[in-house]
Amino acid sequence: MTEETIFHRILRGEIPCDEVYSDSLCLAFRDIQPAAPVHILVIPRKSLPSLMEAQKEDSNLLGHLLLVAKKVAIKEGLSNWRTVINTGAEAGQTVFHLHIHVIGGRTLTWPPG
Ligand code: DGP
Repeated sequence: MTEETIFHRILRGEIPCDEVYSDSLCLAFRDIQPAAPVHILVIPRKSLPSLMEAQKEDSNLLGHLLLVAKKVAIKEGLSNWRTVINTGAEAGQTVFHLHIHVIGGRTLTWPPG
């Protein structure tokens, strides 16, 4: 049993989100605290606290999430973008439901802080 997070409530429709894509495996919606003009989160419907808990059986799901990240980036008109998965609090993870950030719409610097 994984901890309930705000993303579980978004998945159940209890909290509204600005949805950009949805299918049987995942949901994509705009980040409430955008770090760039385009900032979308792609989250699995399956409860996985972070990439750390992902297993071999999740291979297809993880690949699907990346392809959805590409799909939403293209839908937003991006040709350059960054995908980020924060894993663990010290890496900046604040919501413990696996999510891919899709960030773009401005020049992005490297390395991130
Ligand atoms: P991370 O720090 O990697 O765990 O990213 C979590 C992101 O989730 C953060 O950028 C803010 C976003 N977020 C948190 N709560 C909500 C919410 O209720 N709605 C939306 N749309 N985004 C949220």
